[in-house]
Amino acid sequence: MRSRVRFNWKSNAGPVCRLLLAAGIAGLLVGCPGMVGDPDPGAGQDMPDPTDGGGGTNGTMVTVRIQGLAFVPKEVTVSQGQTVRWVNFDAAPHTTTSGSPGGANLGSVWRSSRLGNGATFDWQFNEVGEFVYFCELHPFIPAMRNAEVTVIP
Ligand SMILES: [Cu+2]
Repeated sequence: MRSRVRFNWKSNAGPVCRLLLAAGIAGLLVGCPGMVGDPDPGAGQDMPDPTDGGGGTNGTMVTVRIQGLAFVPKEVTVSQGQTVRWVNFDAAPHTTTSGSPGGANLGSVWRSSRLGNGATFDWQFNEVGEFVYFCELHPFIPAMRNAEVTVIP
């Protein structure tokens, strides 16, 4: 009895989920078991949860996604004392490095290590000002340089 019920449930749910995905409305999923919890492709590892999909403020933390060879959003404003968290959603590694490519200010405020997929880097901004930054691995890509964190009192 019990196994028969389970079999029916599986054989019904599987194709339905696949159809929904095929129709491109995965984002609207309500009842597909196992698919609701993790809508982010590439979020297989121990990812923090930028629930607002990028650039959101969550308490004292502001998240910047590194995705599609770009910082998203490219400019954020935080209050003094807040922390910015960069999360790499790309398969390619990236860095977040203060300053400009080849500039004397390169890495003078912060300089992450090479961030693989799913890796994060946090930096707390205790000084007011405007801080440009870039990715040391892709300085030739416009979306990966001249990004900016503005810190207001
Ligand atoms: Cu990069």
